[in-house]
Amino acid sequence: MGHNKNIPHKKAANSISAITALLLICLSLAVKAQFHIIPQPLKIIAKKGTFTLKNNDVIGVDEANKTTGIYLQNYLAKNYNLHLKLRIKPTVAAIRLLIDSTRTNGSYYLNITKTYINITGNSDGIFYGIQSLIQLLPATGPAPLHITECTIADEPRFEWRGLSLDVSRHFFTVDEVKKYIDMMAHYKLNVFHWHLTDDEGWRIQIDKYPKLTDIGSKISFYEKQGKFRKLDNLIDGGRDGFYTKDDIREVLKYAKERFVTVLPEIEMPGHSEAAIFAYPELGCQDSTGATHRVRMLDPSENTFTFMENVLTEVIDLFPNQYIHIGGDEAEVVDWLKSPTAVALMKKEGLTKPEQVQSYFIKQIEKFLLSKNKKLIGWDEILQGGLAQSATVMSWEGEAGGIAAAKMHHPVVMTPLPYMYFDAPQANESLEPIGWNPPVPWQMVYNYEPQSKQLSTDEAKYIMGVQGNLWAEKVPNLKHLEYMVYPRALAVAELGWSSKENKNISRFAYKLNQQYGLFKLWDLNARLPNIANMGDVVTNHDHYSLTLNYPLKGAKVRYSLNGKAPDSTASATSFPVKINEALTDSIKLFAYTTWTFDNQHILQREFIKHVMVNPVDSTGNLQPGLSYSLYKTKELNYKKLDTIAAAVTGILNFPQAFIIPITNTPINNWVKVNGYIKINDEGDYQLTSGFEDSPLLFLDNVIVVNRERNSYVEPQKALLHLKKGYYAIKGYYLADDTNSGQNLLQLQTAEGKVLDPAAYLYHL
Ligand code: TNX
Repeated sequence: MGHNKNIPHKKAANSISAITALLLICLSLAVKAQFHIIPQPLKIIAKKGTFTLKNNDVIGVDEANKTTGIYLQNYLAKNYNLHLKLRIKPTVAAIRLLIDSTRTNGSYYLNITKTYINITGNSDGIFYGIQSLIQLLPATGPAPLHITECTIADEPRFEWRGLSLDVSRHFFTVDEVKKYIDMMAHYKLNVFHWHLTDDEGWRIQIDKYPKLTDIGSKISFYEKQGKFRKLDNLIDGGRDGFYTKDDIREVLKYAKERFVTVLPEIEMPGHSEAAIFAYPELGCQDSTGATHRVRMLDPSENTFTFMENVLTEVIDLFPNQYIHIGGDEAEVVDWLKSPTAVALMKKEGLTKPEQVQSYFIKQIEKFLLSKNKKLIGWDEILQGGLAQSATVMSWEGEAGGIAAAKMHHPVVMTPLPYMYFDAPQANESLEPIGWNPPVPWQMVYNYEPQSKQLSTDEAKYIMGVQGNLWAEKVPNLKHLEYMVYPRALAVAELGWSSKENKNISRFAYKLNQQYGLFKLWDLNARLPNIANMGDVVTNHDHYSLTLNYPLKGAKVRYSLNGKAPDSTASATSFPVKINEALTDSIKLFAYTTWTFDNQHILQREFIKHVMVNPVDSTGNLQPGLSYSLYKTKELNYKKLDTIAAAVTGILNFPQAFIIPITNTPINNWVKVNGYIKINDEGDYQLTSGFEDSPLLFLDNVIVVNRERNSYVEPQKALLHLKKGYYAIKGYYLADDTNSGQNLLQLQTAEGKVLDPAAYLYHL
């Protein structure tokens, strides 16, 4: 009775809260609709009015930030054919850029009222305020432009927000480099790491050593002549070229106007094949007389003199305080055959070739310090002893960066796999060729630069983050943009926005809003996916799905016959309603294009038809799943039955199925066993929250496949389940990636997530 009495109240309360929730959603959507700034600013206060920007309006500046005023003037003219006047300290101005030297670096305050726009900050802050303003302008114009009234108070989280470009494997022209920098600046990225030398090409003019560019920049040409080894790691024959000193000055000026620091990288002692091809005496000599590919510099007096001369010219050009000296993937064992290196080891009392690398780097460090420059290098420079003043770029995962931060060295986090933009962004078989397994933007976004393994004090040595672009498989600008965008926007938000402001669903929404700008800027960013596609395991006799796309005007070609459609298939507009009788498995392929460029996105979905049945009888069931933990190097889950479990027990929610993680080279394999109890016959959806998917069986049928990265290939089981118990078993690796996630989630067709404590049992 008491229950009944409460029902009407509950209902009323529920509907009120539902209305409030709806209102809140509408409100936040309205706010969202206008403000999709990436990276997320610290604070935005939205207001109701609008400001209108029109021809002949005045931009008022101080003499000191005139260049930034001109930048804005040019931007509006180029993108909107909107022509503003620039005035020094005018009495009346539509937009005022005001220096406020009390502000910290990069921070700004943007105030948009009905009658004026003010941006205050240091000169870099004003520039960033302009970038936020640019993102508030309607992407399609036309002028006059209406801008929503608001105030934004903003500042960066990290001082280093980088993006690299490898111009050695494929050369990119000055104009292409400028566009790269221009796009970076739009997202408040501020370090352009220019990978100027490598095995496949030397790209910077050095007056003292003309052969570096006469020969070392023409590797592709010499390969075709049969005079250089086969460039078999490049997607094509490569692209030759180099920058003159004037070219570099032009890029530096362009970058400076966009508050981007240019970090030059001169690789040593490895990755130096192009330099060695130009000046063979620099190469590591082999006392055995063997001829093989020489990428290592010999640690000779001649080499050090060469490097000091090269670096002197580099330092004369680049005002940046840092010089990147590479240091990665040095084949130090080559030195064991080099008479020079062996003699050096003897003289210096070095026992391992890694110590020669350390010696090499320390020599260069000494030289850089004498020139008032700081050394930065890839994490291998830790091997054999880190130079005292070195900054470390952590690329082979986070370990090097963590070690360096613990030693109180500054660190830039740029770890594999998250920050490697030469990896494909979706299923490898559907994307252009890349290195390594796929890295979708979600993986980039979920990365946290300040590892939990660092104390608050140590974490302060993390200067920031950087995305890397290696160009072995990137032959031209269009493809470069495809690989870097939109992932670079995730780096921008990681690097700039406060940790509290990190929100992946808001970011996903904002990302889709950027495509208008991408179009305006002619930026060939990879198109988004059709959101709700992913592999399905189902026992239904019918399959229906609506394909929706976040960009207006997109077209899709699709097939259900297992064959991938191409540009010749007939196209339809979104949304697409698919409704198929299901007796066997089917394969859905989608080929999506958008109004801009001739890029297409291929997606695939397997709909696997299965049968699952409840068990006939069970014994005396207890709550929770039983688990066994195996500590083994074994990678094949099938072998687990032959190994003794290290620990066994019961997994009860809210334990979230995570066994305490120890980071050892041994795998922590977990096997779970039990039953799912279904009280009401109906349709259910079963998914796993793990990033590294587990392998899950229901009634011995695979419902979640372990071979999948859930960001790349989402999967779900859509099952009609009867009242009763279904046997469930599963296998997963307990590692950091999955920590904090749920092994499985069961929800009703209406989307109600069920409490695992109420449906998981074991014998
Ligand atoms: C490793 S990352 C390299 C590059 C390659 C890249 C390919 C790093 C410091 N070295 O030389 O281009 O892998 O992903």
